[in-house]
Amino acid sequence: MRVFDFTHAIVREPGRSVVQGLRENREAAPSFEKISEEHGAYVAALRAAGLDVDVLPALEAFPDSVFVEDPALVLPEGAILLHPGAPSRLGEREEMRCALKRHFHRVLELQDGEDVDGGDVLVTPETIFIGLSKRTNRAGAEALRAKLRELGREARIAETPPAILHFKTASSLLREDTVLVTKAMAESGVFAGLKTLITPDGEEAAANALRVNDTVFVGDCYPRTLDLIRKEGLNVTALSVSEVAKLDAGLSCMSLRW
Ligand code: CIR
Repeated sequence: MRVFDFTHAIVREPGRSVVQGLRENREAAPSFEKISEEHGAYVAALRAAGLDVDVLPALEAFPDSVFVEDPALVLPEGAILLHPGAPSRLGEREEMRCALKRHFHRVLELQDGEDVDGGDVLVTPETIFIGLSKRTNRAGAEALRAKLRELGREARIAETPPAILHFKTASSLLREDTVLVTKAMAESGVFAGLKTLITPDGEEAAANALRVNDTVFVGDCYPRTLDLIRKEGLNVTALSVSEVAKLDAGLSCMSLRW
C-alpha cells in the first residue's frame, strides 16, 4: 500500500484568534503574524511537492482550527469525520464536513463520546496506528478501527507515551518500513517490526516530521535530525515551526493529505 503519494491537501488559514489556541506551555506567547508566515511557507511547500491545496477560510470562533489534521482522517478510499477530544475544538468538525463532502464521495463519522484527534492516527502501509491519549479515548479508537475496517483498512490501538499531546507528536513515517520516533516512543515497543530512527537528544519535537511524495518536511530548528534524514538518502524540506510549536503543534497537523 503506497502511503506517500499525495495529490491533494486541505488546509485552513489561521485566524487572529489562533493566539488563544490550546497550549500546555504558557511561557512564550505565539504571534498571529509569525504563525501566518509559517503557514504560508507550509502551503507553498505542499504545492512545491505537487499537491493541489484547498485553502479553507479562517474561523475566528475556533482558535485551533488551523490544525485541520485533528477533526478528520482522509484516505484515498474515503474520509472520516472524527470527534476531537478537546471541547473547544469540537465545533471544527461541523466546519470540516462540507469540505470533506466536496472532495470525497464516502464520508463516515464518529459519534458523541467517541473521541479521536487526527494527531493520534499514523498511517503505515500495513496498519493504521491509533494512539490512546488525552484526546483519544478507547471508545473513539475502537469506533475508528471499525470505520477503517469499512474502508478496507486494518488498525491497531496503541498507547501514546505520557507527557506528549498526540501519538504523532513523537512519531512519523519516513519510508514504508521506517519511522522517525522519540526515544520514549521507540522504547514503548509499539513499532516492533519497523525500522526506527531515533531523534537526537534535545530534538524530540522533530519526530513530528511529514513525508509528502518524495520529500520529508522537517522543522528547520533541528539540525541533527535534518542530517540524520539526509543520511538516509531522503530529500528534506526544512520549514520553520517555532511559532506553531508554542501551540503544541508541528508539521503534520496543518494539513489533511490524500
Ligand atoms: C491543540 O492543543 O489541539 C492545538 N493547540 C495543537 C494541535 C496539534 N495537532 C496535531 O498535532 N495534530
